[in-house]
Amino acid sequence: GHHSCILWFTGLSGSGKSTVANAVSKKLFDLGVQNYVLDGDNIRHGLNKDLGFSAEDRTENIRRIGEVAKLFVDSGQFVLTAFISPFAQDRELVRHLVEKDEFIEIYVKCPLEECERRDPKGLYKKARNGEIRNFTGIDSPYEAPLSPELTIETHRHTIDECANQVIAYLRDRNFI
Ligand code: GGZ
Repeated sequence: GHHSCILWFTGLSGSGKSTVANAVSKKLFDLGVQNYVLDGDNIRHGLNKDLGFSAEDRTENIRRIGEVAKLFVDSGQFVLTAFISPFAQDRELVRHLVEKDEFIEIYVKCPLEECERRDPKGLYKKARNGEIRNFTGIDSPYEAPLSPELTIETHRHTIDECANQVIAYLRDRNFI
């Protein structure tokens, strides 16, 4: 059997959180492991559409996502979350919602310059122009994890290598 957990990806916009989470999701599916990815598309456009990007709203965003993630673990399913989750304290709150080993914090590490170069949605450009305010990494803080369970470096490794690193972690600890 499998032991479900929360795979909590955190990192800057454009760092590759959703891309790696979706690659891990597919690998888990191919291994017969039930799992689901929570991201901006299915959470910020639905459950959390009343929330913006003030510090208070980001905290509430992460709190609700944590509660939903906990429900997935309770139901025996793996859940992968891909949100900036910039505040260490908010991530720690989620960590304590589940059993000790069931929260796996994955720091998707990528230099700001590289995220800004990728700028898939043109949001960094808008943030630099002042068209968007409170943008993470520009005029809103990102608190990098101090002791994440895993750090993956998307500017040094391919998406497939990063995803395999996560799968290896889960294998080594007998989650799968
Ligand atoms: C950061 C913003 C902002 C601001 C809109 N700051 O690259 P994206 O587009 O797809 O990912 C970003 C996403 C961040 O939402 P999260 O729910 O992950 O943020 S948090 O965990 O901090 O609550 C970006 C877009 O939304 N976006 N405005 N001001 N990202």
